[in-house]
Amino acid sequence: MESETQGYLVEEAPAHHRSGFVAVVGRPNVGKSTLMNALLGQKIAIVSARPQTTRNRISGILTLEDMQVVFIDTPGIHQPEHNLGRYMVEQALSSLPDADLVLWVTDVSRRPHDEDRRVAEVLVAQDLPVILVMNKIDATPPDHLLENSAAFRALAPQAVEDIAVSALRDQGLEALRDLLRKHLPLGPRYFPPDQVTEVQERFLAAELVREQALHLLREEVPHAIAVEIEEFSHRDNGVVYIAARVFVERDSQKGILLGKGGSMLKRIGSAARKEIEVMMEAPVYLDLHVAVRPQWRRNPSDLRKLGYVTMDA
Ligand SMILES: Nc1nc2c(ncn2[C@@H]2O[C@H](COP(=O)(O)OP(=O)(O)OP(=O)(O)O)[C@@H](O)[C@H]2O)c(=O)[nH]1
Ligand SMILES: [Mg+2]
Repeated sequence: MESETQGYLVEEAPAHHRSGFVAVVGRPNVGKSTLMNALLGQKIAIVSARPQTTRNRISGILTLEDMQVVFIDTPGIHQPEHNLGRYMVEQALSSLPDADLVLWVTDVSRRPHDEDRRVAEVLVAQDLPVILVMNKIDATPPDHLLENSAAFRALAPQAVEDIAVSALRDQGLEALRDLLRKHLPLGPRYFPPDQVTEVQERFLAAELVREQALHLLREEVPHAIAVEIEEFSHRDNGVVYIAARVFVERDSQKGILLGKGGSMLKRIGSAARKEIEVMMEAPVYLDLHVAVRPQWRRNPSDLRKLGYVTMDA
């Protein structure tokens, strides 16, 4: 049976169906995006070994027979050094008022960090059920697990549950889904069952380019990169044509991004194109250009143009 709800044509959910918005928060680099992708069984958010990979809120929708979970992956909560960082932290914090439940992700292979304490303070101030997810058990020596997990639990006395998982190795995720089922309220499906995210394909394409830049470039260069899609069109021959401008902050970074004879930009483009083709299920022609925009991470008008709109900008 189908019915019209809020403009969506949705299938009627079974009795006892649960649903809700689940904010995925934590300090940078603990595996929030990896965890969301693993719970969805599909890559939506980009992942890298560098802190501060995610810059926006990104939804991922998991539809099962008896529940629909709308995850909101968020940037890592940290001490910002520029307007982009402030925007990122704001994005993370703004996921909380609409959330039914919070997954607080930590890296249990390490002891709690000052940034974890900052997240703890933020969560204590909210009246929300929190599940403490201690990630990276695969990388945690057994004799550290007990001590580190006790230290994280002590930071989250209000947590309704805690669980150790490996998002990378798919350990503990079925048990985590069961905890979500236990703590989400009864409710309808908010989205059609085949919808996996609310973000646009052109945003994801820009993210996939940035992901390859994060993988292939070193030091500060990847953090100084922003990607703007200038054209995204479906050609008659079935090819998706995408033109994007890759911004850096300095001429020296432009040189590194281009590489010898443009070889680095070519590598980034070719790896990103393959990923975008998987997402689009179509051949993709990706045309990348490089431009310098000095200090764009500090400049409110640049941030606005690049889609990072801060409230105080
Ligand atoms: N060993 C191990 N590594 C993991 C696990 N989960 C994530 N990682 C790695 O941790 C790094 C950061 O992962 P992300 O998912 O980008 O982390 P994040 O919390 O989203 O980071 P930000 O977006 O920067 O806040 C990547 O190198 C991941 O491969 C895990 O369960 N085990
Ligand atoms: Mg992330």
